[in-house]
Amino acid sequence: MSTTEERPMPAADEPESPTNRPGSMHLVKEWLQRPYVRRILWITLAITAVIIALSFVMVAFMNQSGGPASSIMDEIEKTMFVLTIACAPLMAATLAVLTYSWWGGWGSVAAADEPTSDGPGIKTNGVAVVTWITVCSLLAGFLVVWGLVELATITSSSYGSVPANQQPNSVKPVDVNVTAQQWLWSFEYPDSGNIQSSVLVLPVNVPAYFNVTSLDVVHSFWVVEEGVKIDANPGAITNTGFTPTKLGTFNVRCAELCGLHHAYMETQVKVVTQEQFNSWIREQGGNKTS
Ligand SMILES: [Cu+2]
Repeated sequence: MSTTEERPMPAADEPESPTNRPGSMHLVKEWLQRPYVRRILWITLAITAVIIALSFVMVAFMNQSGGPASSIMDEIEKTMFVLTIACAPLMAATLAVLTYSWWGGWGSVAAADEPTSDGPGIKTNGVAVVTWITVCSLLAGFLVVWGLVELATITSSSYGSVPANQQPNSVKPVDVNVTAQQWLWSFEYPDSGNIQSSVLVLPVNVPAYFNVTSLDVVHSFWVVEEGVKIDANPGAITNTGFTPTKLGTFNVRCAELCGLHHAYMETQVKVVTQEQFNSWIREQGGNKTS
């Protein structure tokens, strides 16, 4: 910063010149002293606190209503939470100015205090410019790095491009052929005598690998609480997978508008123990799975 940083504002009747122009830091300090700036900063702090509190409430709500049922959904929820917290101050600052304007805050600035001319341009204020660029770059950089790391983690957990027989798991995955059609789902277990089911049944803590296709239009295979969604295209097979980590019954839905009864194109995924899974396979007339 220049040596003129701490030079005070020139007197009202003193003409401004390069030698008595107030420094960047002095202008920022003067700006922070203004009553409306202080009020907006306090409102920003309050709204930030509310957003952070609501984020915790939202996570508790999601955990109560099924919660993350796989490591993939766990990562997705964590990402939503961290990104909300990281962006909370920025959203709060925008809402604070809006709130202040809405409540008529500007009307409280006394006519006598109203400036008669424009202040110095912010583009010449080194402190403001450097602070703005640094904060924005750090935030954007954090979001990009977090996003890329999470994307890699989720992709490797979803076996998106690795066929079941080439996966580096010690446990052999349960292979399931998923067929979508207007407006229902059917599941076939090729490793267990090709038994068919309208409900997806999976053993807990065993990787599941899906070969997804459609008989008619484009659908989307969405296993809600497991955090997995992939298009079901006619004439093609798409792959995805997950390892269910929670026992229970969860939702399978279509996530691609596919016609009149799209909203009702849903079924369930039942995550059971390996023993329950084996006996279910036998009940369906299939041979025992691994
Ligand atoms: Cu559909």
